[in-house]
Amino acid sequence: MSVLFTARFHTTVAQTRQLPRVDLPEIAFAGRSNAGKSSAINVLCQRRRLAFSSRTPGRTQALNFFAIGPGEEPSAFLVDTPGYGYAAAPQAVRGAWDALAGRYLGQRAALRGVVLTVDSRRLVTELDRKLLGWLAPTLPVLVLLTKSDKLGYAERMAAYRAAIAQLEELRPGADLSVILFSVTDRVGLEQARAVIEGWLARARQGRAHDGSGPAVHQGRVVPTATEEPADTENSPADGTEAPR
Ligand SMILES: Nc1nc2c(ncn2[C@@H]2O[C@H](COP(=O)(O)OP(=O)(O)OP(=O)(O)O)[C@@H](O)[C@H]2O)c(=O)[nH]1
Ligand SMILES: [Mg+2]
Repeated sequence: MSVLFTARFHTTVAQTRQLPRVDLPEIAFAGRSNAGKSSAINVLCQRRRLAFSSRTPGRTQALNFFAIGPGEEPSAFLVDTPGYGYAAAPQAVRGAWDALAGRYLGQRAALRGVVLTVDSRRLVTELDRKLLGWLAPTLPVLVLLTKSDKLGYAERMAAYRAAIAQLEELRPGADLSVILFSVTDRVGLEQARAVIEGWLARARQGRAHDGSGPAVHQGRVVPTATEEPADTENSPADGTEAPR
């Protein structure tokens, strides 16, 4: 049985100061609005309505934390993040995305991996590129090519090859996995679970060797949840513009 099947709702975070202060590994689901983040969480965790999925883009506006691990105490969190690139989003919503999801994805020390949902019919878009540019360079990324049920076999294979070429160019030498994925056809579930479980296992080993001390993430010291980053304006990692 996958540890992901133990997932349960933990908390909703609307502002960075509400982020959990416990030192547990976190795995974030990020991607364009409507790309299938919430649906992917549900199917990977075998829970029908754990994360809210919706036909209406922009449904998820806060960070939703789901605890995983046997027993009462969580051993890690899956985090559903609001989508970006929702065309009708007003400027205020875009600013809110930068301040919350952008900052979280760019700076959270507890992050051990990011699952990026990419619609297999659109491939990696400009906003996905920006997001990838924000993430710590050594953070592992799992790209789910979602809604692959909407493509025929040949198109699916072409999308897979094209996405790999795009991503290798964007994150050369990085820890990157690409999986054709479909919630409706239940494609790619086992592979995706295996990658995420691998990250969690690695995080556990890391903890066994770690002493206390500052939060060190892949060799970089980054702010913890209790610290406010020095630059709060639109610059999660390197000053580039926000995806949204
Ligand atoms: N055919 C098909 N539809 C899917 C698949 N995954 C998600 N969808 C549909 O796509 C729509 C958006 O899915 P969500 O999971 O809500 O997308 P999201 O990325 O969480 O969206 P936001 O929270 O707005 O950023 C819903 O209507 C889902 O049912 C898939 O694999 N195949
Ligand atoms: Mg969602």
